[in-house]
Amino acid sequence: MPLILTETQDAIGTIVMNHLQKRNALSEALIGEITTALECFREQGIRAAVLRAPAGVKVWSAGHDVSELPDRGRDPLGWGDSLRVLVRAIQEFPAPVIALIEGGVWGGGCEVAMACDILVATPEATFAITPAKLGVPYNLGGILTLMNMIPLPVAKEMLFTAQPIPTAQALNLGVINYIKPADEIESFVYGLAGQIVVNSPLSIAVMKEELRLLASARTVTPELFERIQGLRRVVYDSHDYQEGLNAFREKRKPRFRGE
Ligand code: LCV
Repeated sequence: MPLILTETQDAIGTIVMNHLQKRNALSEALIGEITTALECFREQGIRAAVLRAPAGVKVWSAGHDVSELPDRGRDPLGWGDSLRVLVRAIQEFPAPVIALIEGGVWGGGCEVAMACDILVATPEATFAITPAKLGVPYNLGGILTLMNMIPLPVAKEMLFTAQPIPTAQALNLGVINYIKPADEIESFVYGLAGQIVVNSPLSIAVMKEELRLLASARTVTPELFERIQGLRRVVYDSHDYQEGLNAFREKRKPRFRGE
């Protein structure tokens, strides 16, 4: 059974994440279907895409599929990790991707939402960034996405507490573009998409890529990169990383020892 539903109409493509029994956990299978759909949209010349879950969900995405994270000793968020593949696919898609958000957005789901170009959420939506809850060493690209989207003190609060923040705070921070009630959000999002698709797709594609390249332009020396990777390795080699995974799998609270 497909894990997504797709639809195209008037140069607008829609992807509905529909793996509800796993709360749209971003498994390799789900991500594969989303990236394939984006490829099809690209071939069809789609000029705006909408990424959503079914109307009325309590969870937009539960984040990375924890059952697919590697045991300790291997970087859980390396270049080839499926979550990283999805974030890049959205950022490199040549047309704007609008995140229509209802329900909770957890962990890597926040990064997927923030990889989108425009975010519209219902008042009940929440955003939680959770590596600390699992004992995961967030990766450079993910941290950079957060640094580009969220003022540092708030990014630190979200990373260190792993607690959800409400849509109202996300709007105040500029993390999302609009808050719309559940019974208006769909028509609003497709109205926004309608304003986009009548404009020059070439101009928009180039400006989107310019913004991506400039937003990720950082001076990262080999020493800096190696130091960060070394720090991250201490975490994914640690007891605590394994404990975070085991606790999730055993549905219990983790007991972190700081080693
Ligand atoms: C696999 C899941 C998941 C899931 N993976 O429903 O950002 S990082 O670095 O942390 C990154 C590594 C990351 O994104 O990690 C994942 C972070 N996500 C979370 O911490 C959220 C974990 N999920 C939850 O807290 C709850 O599932 C929520 C609040 C999302 C929904 O709660 P609800 O009571 O509605 P269940 O917890 O009963 O989940 C339903 C099924 O989905 C699975 C979960 O194990 C359960 O499977 P079973 O029915 O087989 O028991 N599930 C949920 N999230 N991220 N599987």
